[in-house]
Parts: sequence; structure tokens; C-alpha cells
Amino acid sequence: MFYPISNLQLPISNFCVKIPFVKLIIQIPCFNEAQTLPQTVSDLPSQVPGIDCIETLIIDDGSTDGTAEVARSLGITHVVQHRQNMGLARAFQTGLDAALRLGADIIVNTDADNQYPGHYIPELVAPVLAGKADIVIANRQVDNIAHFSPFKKLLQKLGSWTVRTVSGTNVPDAVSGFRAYSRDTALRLHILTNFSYTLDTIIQAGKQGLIIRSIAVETNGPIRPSRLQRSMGHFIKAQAGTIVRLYAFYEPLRTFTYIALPFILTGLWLWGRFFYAYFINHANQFIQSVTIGTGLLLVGLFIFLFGVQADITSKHRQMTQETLYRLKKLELGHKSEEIRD
Ligand SMILES: Nc1nc2c(ncn2[C@@H]2O[C@H](COP(=O)(O)OP(=O)(O)O)[C@@H](O)[C@H]2O)c(=O)[nH]1
Ligand SMILES: [Mg+2]
Repeated sequence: MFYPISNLQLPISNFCVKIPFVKLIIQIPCFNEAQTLPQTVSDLPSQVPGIDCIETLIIDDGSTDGTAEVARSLGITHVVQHRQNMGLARAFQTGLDAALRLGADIIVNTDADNQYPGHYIPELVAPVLAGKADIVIANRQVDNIAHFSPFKKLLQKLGSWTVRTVSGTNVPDAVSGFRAYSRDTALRLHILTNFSYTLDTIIQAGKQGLIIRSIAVETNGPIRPSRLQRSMGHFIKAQAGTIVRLYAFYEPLRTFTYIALPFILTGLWLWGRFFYAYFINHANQFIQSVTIGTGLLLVGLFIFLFGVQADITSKHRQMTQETLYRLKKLELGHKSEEIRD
């Protein structure tokens, strides 16, 4: 059994049995979505060109409104549950692990609030099916979304820009959760941040040389307030925190060097001032500059050394990531669960 946590329930039912086949699993992370789930599910396509079998997977993240029961009554193929709320990032990873174990060739993730029209799913999976992309991301075209304020649009664009810079990719809408992933990509992703798995996955994909494509979509209007962005203050704090962390995490040497630079430059300038005065006047002017300059240089040096240390650690993380990928591939790569059923 491959599961990151022990309290999952995975009912084995309604499996597809046609072999060989291409299986698409549509996963929907849910936190108290009993009201909106029926509308979302009714909008999902029953057929997708190139796909032999479509299954649905609900990750119920400790809902208290009977989301899991609603999901079962709607005929959702698989329902996995966290016994308590663990957040979207964990739920997404639980979904990926379950979908891999259930033999998915392609995994589509969508929201439970019917934000993303299901009729785009064939277009979303097509580049993955054709082997032209590892991840396809729906571009919500944030500029055209009427209910987003100009400030929210700006912040979303800032998030996307940061991700493009760090990941070396060209994703126009990095925060969009409506995406298709190939099986191999799902094996490679290991979510490490709590808040924004959407940004984390793009950076991991970019660093591993995976191909990301985007398709333009139009989203449905809101049918309930956002769960993830509870208020503008919360959104700014979370977005800013995520961007700083992603930089420190994936570009540690660059980040710490930038932080160290003001200290080093000011220290050098103070030292320069002292030596200039010393050689010109031969007098002991600016002694304080030497003391303060030395202090600043030392602080800068220590910060830089943190960066070197973090850089070494990040190389270890890359190796761990590769090891995990190979391990998961050995464990899940051959869809053995599927064939046995
Ligand atoms: N598993 C899990 N899902 C969540 C949580 N918060 C929100 N979601 C789900 O994540 C998806 C996106 O949430 P939503 O409120 O639509 O965010 P927005 O589209 O960014 O406004 C929905 O399917 C939610 O049910 C959470 O704490 N845990
Ligand atoms: Mg949504």
C-alpha cells in the first residue's frame, strides 16, 4: 500500500477492466462541498476522445457536511477521506497517490465549486495523450474575470511571474488548479509547501525539465465564496509568504546572495572610505567606519554562507526526489493494481 498517511479509506469498486486501455481519473479535492459537488459532477464529460475509461476520485478532506455521502450517491468511482482537514496541498498529494495506485494514465484535477467547465477536459488531456506535454494548465485569462478586483488580478499575475522566473517555464496562469498530468509526472511530483501546491508543482516540473502547456478557458462565475482566499489580507499574506519560501527553497544561493549584498556593499564602502582618507591624509579618520564596516561584512558573509549551505541541502533534496520517483515507479509504475482487478 502506498499512502502517506494511515487514515485513508479506499473502497474498491466500479473499476474499469478493459485491457489495454487509457484510463483518465478526474480528481476533485473537496472540503465541505456537498452543496456544489452535484453541479460539478454533472458537468463532467462521460466520453473523451482517446480515453477508454473515465473514473472520478473525490478527496474528502475532513468535511463535516456529508460530502463523502453525497459523492457516493452521485456514483463517484472512488472516495478517499482524511479524517480531519489537512489542507488542499495534502489532499492533492493524496489524490495523486490514489490515482496512481488505481492505474490512472492521465489525472485531471478540478475544483468542486464548478469553477471550471467540464467540457474543456478533452482539450486539456489532448496534449498529454499525444505525448506533447507532461502537464497542461487551464489559463483562466485572469484579465477577463469580471468578479476579480484589479488588485487581486495584479497579485495573481505577480504570483505567475514569480513562478515563471523561478521555474524557467512560460506558464501564463500559475495559480490555476484545473490541470491534466501524465502518469509519469504524477510519479515525479512531491508536494512540499502547505499553501500553494499549484505554484510548487510548476516549479518542480520546470526544474525537472517537464513540458508544460496551457490552454485558454473561460471559467464559470462564483457560486460560493473562495475557500482558499478567505480575505484579501489572508490572500496577500499567503501569496507573499509562498513566493518568499519558493525562492528560498528552490533558488537558495541566489536568494541569500541578494540578501547579503546590501551588507557586503555597505561594509566595503565604509572600509573604502577609511582607506581613502588614510592614504590621502595619513590621518586616523573614520575609525568607526572600520568597526561598523567589519561588522557589516561579517553579517553579509554569514548570510552568504547560509545560502551555500542551503544550496548543498537543495542538491540533497533533488537526489531524494529522484529516489522517491524511482521507488514510486517500482511500486506503482506498472499499474499492477489495475491488472489484478
Ligand atoms: N482538500 C481540501 N480542499 C480544499 C480546502 N480548501 C479548499 N479546498 C478545495 O479546493 C478547491 C479550490 O477551492 P476554492 O475555494 O474553489 O479556491 P479558489 O478556486 O482558489 O477560489 C475546491 O474544490 C475546494 O473544495 C481544504 O482545506 N482541503
Ligand atoms: Mg474554485
